[in-house]
Amino acid sequence: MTDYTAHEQALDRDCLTLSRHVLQQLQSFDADAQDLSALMNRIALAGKLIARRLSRAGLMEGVLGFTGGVNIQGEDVKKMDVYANEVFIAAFKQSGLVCRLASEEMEKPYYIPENCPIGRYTLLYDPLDGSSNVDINLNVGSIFAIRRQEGTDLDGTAADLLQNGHRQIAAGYILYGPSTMLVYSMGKGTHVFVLDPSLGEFILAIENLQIPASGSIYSVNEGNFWAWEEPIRNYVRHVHRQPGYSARYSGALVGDIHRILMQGGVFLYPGTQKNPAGKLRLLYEAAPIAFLVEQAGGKASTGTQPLLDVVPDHLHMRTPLIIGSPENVALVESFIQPTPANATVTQV
Ligand code: AFP
Repeated sequence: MTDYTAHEQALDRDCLTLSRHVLQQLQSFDADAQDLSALMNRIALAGKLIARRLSRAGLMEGVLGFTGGVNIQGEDVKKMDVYANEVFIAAFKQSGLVCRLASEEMEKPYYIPENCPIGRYTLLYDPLDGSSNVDINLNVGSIFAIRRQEGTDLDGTAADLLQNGHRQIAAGYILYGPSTMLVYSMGKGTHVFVLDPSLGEFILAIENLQIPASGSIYSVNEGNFWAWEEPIRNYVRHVHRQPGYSARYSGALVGDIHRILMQGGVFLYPGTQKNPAGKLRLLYEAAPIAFLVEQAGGKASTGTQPLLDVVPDHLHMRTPLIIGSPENVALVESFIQPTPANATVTQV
């Protein structure tokens, strides 16, 4: 390879920004493609602002710790949760792109009336998932999904959002780790971008990421062992007896899923006897992640049905989640719904 070619390749790579990649994916410069490209650019801007604040959080006053408030989920709100939520809203004001935003931190969708005549999309997001990691400088993430607004939603109930996960146009996450990464899909594969701080741009790192068909990592909060239903306990007992499995769990979904996407294995957040729907929210946590993982060749399930088939009955509905390499997910399902064909494997 000549120096000239290497130079050209480096330039090409550095120019493969997120917005350009979206246009390439859609193979079009029409209004829809321009809108989606601009939308992803705004999400990226929100990610860069959050990453910047996180990187200096330990040095600034009033960034870490709790606000003293409680969100719609009954969880204590952190100052960074509020900041991250507001950043997404600010990034979309006067954008003409989305009429509504719906997030974990807001009981009802947030309307941007000046965008509504033209903004045909809704952004669903968890602005700072895993925020219990923030105060100790461990990984956290933002999760997002874009859905088309159907109808005018004149009564402001956002009833059109109560549809299954196949209706997502795009979904992804931003991982705030040693580097900031953005992973997204528009239904044409799953693609990984890394924030180059010197350019201030997300640059394509991996196109068409493929999850391994199986993996040796299981990621679950085993502190809940005695709260689970027996089939999940049996699965984990089974794993304990198999050589080669490793447990990895950070308490922040985005980081745990990123590991599974890259290296294979399974992430579980099952329901408990007390809370059969588990902890994770469908519309802005589980469904976007399921969309991404399936686009990478993985599988996502509630244990009894494909995750993307679930129709929520309200905005903040929770769901059990079993997700990752297809073989690992199928094995967990075989414990939950044993059939004669898999009866031997579920013996513990
Ligand atoms: P927080 O945002 O309240 O830290 O919750 C994070 C989360 O929604 C998800 O990111 C984790 O996978 C899961 O909860 C961890 O929950 P447990 O602490 O119950 O294991």
